[in-house]
Amino acid sequence: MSSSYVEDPAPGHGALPPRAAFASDAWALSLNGTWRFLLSPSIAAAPDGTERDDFDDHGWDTIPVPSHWQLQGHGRPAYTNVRYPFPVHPPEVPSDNATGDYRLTFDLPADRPDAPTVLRFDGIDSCARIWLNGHELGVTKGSRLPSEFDVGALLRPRDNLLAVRVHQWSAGSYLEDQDMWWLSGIFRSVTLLARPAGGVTDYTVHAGYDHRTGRGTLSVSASGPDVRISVPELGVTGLPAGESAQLDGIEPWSAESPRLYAGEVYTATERVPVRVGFRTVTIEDGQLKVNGRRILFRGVNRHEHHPEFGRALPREFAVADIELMKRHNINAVRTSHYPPDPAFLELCDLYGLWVIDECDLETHGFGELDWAGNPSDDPQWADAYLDRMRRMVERDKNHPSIVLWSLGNEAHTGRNLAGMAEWTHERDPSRPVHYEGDFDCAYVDVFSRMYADHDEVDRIGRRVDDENPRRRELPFLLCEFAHAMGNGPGGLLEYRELFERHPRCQGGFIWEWLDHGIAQRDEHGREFFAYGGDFGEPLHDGNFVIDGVVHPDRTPSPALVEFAKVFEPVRITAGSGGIRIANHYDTVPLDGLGFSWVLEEEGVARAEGLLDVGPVPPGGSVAVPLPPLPPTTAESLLTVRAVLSADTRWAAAGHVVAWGQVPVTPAPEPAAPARGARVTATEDRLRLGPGTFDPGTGRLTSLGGHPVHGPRLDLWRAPTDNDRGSDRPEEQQWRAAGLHRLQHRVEGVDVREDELVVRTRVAPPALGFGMLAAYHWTADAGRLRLRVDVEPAGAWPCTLPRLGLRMALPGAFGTAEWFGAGPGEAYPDSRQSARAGRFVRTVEELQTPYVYPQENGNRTEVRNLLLTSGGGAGIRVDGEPVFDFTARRWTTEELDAATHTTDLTAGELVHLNLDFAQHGLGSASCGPGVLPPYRLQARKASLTLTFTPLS
Ligand code: IPT
Repeated sequence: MSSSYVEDPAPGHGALPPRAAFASDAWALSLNGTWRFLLSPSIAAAPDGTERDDFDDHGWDTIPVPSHWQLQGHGRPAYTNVRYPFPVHPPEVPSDNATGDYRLTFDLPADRPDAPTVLRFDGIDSCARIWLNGHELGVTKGSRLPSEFDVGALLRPRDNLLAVRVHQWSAGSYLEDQDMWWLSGIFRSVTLLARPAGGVTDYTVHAGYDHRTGRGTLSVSASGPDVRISVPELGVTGLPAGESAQLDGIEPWSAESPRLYAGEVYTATERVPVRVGFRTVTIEDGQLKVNGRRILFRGVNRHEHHPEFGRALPREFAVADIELMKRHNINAVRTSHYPPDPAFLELCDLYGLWVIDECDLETHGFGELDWAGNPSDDPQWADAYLDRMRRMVERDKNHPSIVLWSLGNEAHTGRNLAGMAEWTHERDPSRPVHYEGDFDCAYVDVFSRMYADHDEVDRIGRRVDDENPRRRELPFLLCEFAHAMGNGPGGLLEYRELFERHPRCQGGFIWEWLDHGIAQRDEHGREFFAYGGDFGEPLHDGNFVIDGVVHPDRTPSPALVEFAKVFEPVRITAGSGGIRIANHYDTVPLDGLGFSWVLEEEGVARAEGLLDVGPVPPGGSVAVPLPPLPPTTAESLLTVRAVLSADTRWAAAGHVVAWGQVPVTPAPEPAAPARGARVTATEDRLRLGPGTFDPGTGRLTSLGGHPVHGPRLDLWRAPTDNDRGSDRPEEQQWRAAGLHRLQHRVEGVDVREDELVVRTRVAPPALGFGMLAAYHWTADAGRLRLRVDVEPAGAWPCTLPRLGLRMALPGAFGTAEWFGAGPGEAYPDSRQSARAGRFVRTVEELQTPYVYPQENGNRTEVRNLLLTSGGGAGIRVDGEPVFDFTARRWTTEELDAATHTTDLTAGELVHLNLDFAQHGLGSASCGPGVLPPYRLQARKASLTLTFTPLS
């Protein structure tokens, strides 16, 4: 049998015209479930005759539908970002083209109406040929797009045989080079749907809103006979297709207030429940507006992924994603880089998210060939491009949440893209078209960039240096920014400031929602998340697929917590005489929120209450006086929280939407420093207060009887993905400078009467520069005080990962309690989400389990820290005034060497870093590096700490 369709650049054939996705009261039967399955290594090796009733599939395996075969024990996943994993010679694909044959036998229930019936596939990756009862229905391509086939005449009451032959590679693969796992198979639902004669074949609900009059305009257009719409709540009954109703007093739909009106689109023979959201999207004054108001995208790029199921994402995880997004102040989603499962868009309507619906299109790998042969400008692919756009727009057109259509991602530019845009403008004038690759903005309606640095966004915001008159006037968005790979991004706050400074800069979409790790177990049965290369792929892009704000198991990473804080819709700050509360929602007042306050003295609650904040319109702010507060003597802060007053669909009453802190009582002058104890020397040790020192090295060896490896200068951190990124990776410079293998030369251990001074020169082998570090120890009976003075010697060639001290403590001291910023990790350019307070975490809980292990877990602005065993033995460290700390059960070197979380095993010590400062994070793994104020330079510095043994 010919398989020429596989390499045909044309779209599939045999399917019905695309139409809206909807569920009606017509009969439907899900064909999801267990199917028969056989994977062959090539088309040539696949058996003939699988479509025939008499074909014997007893030797076959079974497979769940929907799923990806590589995640069901057949073949292996493979990850590449930009590069095609096969030779680029379009439209040819490898002969070793894994081919999965699926067979399902099913009976029809007796209650099935005698009506025309269609068979619907919501997604097959990447190309399938389909037969029912021996008759070929056709071929489908466009993995993340639906196709429907007319099957009415072919069905029989019993023993229907559905045979589907799926090829991993096809001409369509050239159009599906998204940065994600290559995963194949029938991965979305399969459904049999009755299409009653005279039913609703397709419809478009138009529900506009005029913000000047508060009036909505409702109409439905449809091709079938006598289609009508009713929305009882609005008094609309039986409005015929083609007529429109003007409706006063409409509550418009927005991401912040997703008001939907329940209704029905119907004919005499079919009823479709619909949810109507009224909103109008316009571009006016160079701004994208919804219902007359500028909106700000605090968005995220979302791939569909699950660590076990890949893109065959069960609905509950779509719900989980949206709830997590809403709880973290995300208001927009770009469906990178393909239309999601249709259920996701329904949820966006319901929960409220602005959506950029993106077509299933990316040809990024042609970039490796300088775009030679790129399908985007090659007429033989024109139909395939248009087919994809039509199938998306027709499927999704009734979702109020969708405010922009996107042609795809990273497909360079060309006539076929322009053709998609033209068709879309014609088909749906109500939504602007987005595509980042149209850099000249010749056929799109918004100017979009990815990973532009802060300076460029500022220039775009100011409309300078742009010779392109059309582009200069368009609204601007970052369809991707703030690459969240590993630890980072840093610099979110500075992006927000630009979005607020420049009206045309309407926000962006963080890259990306989820780490696409795949759950695996090591030889000891411990779970870890795999990334590119872990399945033996000859060509792969490693952990570049691990770049989300949530970990693969959907636990939020610190980046999501930081995003939630930076982009919170209410801003609470200290204002003259009290508290300033600003409403940063785009469309709603603060009615749904209550404000609570708590006064904490050194992190311990002293008083609390509720704050009366009058009405604040969107964009407005009010000053609220401080509540009456009891006196405090130690450092005290007032924390004000904006919380949900009532349960919402996405969070319970009391959920914290925003918070701010107002300093009330400053830290008092520190107590008299530890001093006065004398240094005594025996043959093999020095004693000072509670400390014992090695006389040769001058290192502290015990504190109050607890054995310790005393503090020494440390400049190294396990590089982050962002340290590794860019043209001049910081990591490379740091390693070249030998910062990971410093040597400590003791220049003198100077015993004075009541002070021990240890002078060292800390420097890399083979190089001439270094750092002079002098440790000045004093003590009283119970405490040791250390002042470390550091001073660069010679010319330092690079920044420093960190500047601080490293020591080690008994492993029993496994609980940290600190007064400082927390509870989560924080770095100089990613620390908005850390608030001052008192926090307790075990050393295990202090770790952020980045899928690719790297520097993590730093706590900042720490005034004091207790590291203790359950029984209370331990040490206390006080800063003058503050320090950063990191505590782990492994060394920085072990963290640096690890490539998977299971490489890290707890040793016998707690390794403690006490830092003056760390280098920022930036987002150089794909985007700008660390902004100048957060770059850590070798410099003269002093850090003073007091150590107190606890027993
Ligand atoms: C950009 C891609 O659009 C996105 O899919 C992802 O690969 C991201 O990079 C990095 O994770 S394209 C890049 C060349 C800027």
